[in-house]
Amino acid sequence: MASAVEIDAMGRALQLARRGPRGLNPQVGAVILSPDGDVLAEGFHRGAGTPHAEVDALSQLAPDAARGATAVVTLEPCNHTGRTGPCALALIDAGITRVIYALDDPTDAAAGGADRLRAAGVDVETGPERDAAEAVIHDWIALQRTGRPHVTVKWAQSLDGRAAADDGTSQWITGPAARRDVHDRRAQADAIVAGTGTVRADDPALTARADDGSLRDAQPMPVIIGESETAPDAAVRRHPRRPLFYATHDLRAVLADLAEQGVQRVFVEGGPTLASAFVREGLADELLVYVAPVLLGGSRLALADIGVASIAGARRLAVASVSPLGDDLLIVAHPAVAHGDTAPDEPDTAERAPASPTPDSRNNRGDA
Ligand code: AOF
Ligand code: ZN
Repeated sequence: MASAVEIDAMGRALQLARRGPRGLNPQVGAVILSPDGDVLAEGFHRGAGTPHAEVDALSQLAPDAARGATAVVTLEPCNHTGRTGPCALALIDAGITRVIYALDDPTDAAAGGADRLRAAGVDVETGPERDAAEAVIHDWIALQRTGRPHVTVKWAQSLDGRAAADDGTSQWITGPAARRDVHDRRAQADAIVAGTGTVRADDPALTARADDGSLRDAQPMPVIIGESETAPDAAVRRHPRRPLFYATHDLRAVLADLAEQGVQRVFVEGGPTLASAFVREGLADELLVYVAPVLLGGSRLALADIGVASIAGARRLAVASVSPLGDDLLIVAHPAVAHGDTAPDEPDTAERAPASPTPDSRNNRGDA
């Protein structure tokens, strides 16, 4: 059983983990406790290529200072040599005699640290604060499972399902509360994705902004998908982060490439063509539909062809929530789980395995 002091230390390790950046590697924190329960050192992982949390903590101690000590870590100490050496070995070599960690490492490559520690006679315990630790790196864990980032597809529509009036004007279908909610959610994504057609038609900034229009601290990376050129003076080129351009229609390849850059969560902003493509290909994990009490009629539908030829092929959804936002409604929905399917959170890996990235198709003109 973990002691109260050890559980406290795990809480601290979780705080430390959150200081690390989201990216290719998980956010991990570590605390080294003396046999009396005093904190000897703290560490966290600062991103791929830098020391792991355990090694970061040990590096602050004199060579023999960790003999007989306990390491409290948010993730199972790794057992592999990747960009850095195995933490399980570093802990053994430092003379650590007890290890408490919250979550098993979900990767085949790095798992096995607990076994290696036990084989070396270290007392290993797992489990305290598992849910909290899972919450910190939920998106990273999902990416290990699916091989691609989590995808949210968002659109705003009239009550009759239109995304614009017939002349193409679409600002503003929804009201300020809905727009604020969009900016809140943009700020939680690692990348914000739009099609070249939308960039040309609407000239979106693709930034996450506060009510007064100022930039928020967290800015998702802007990603533009499609084959038409983006103007040299397009607003997205003034984004605080360098935009990535993919001149391709291969969404799986784009997602695989984004995953390799540490993007765990993408927010697809539009427009209807790109949203339809993500839905058609079964790549939309979450739909955010902002519905305004207005009628537009006409031909500018919120979604175009999603590959449904007849009602038997309809994309059934499960509604997670319906929330009023000012005069508008936000409906959050996920693909429904059909009998025999895996849950949306656990996509069938064979079906959803990403295509290999196609760097040639990435036409990065973001420095223009
Ligand atoms: C740990 N402690 O702080 C982290 C771990 O390429 P590398 O060497 O950086 O290894 C990356 C893998 O190590 C990563 O995919 C995950 O399985 C594990 N991360 N493990 O013991 C840490 N960040
Ligand atoms: Zn490690």
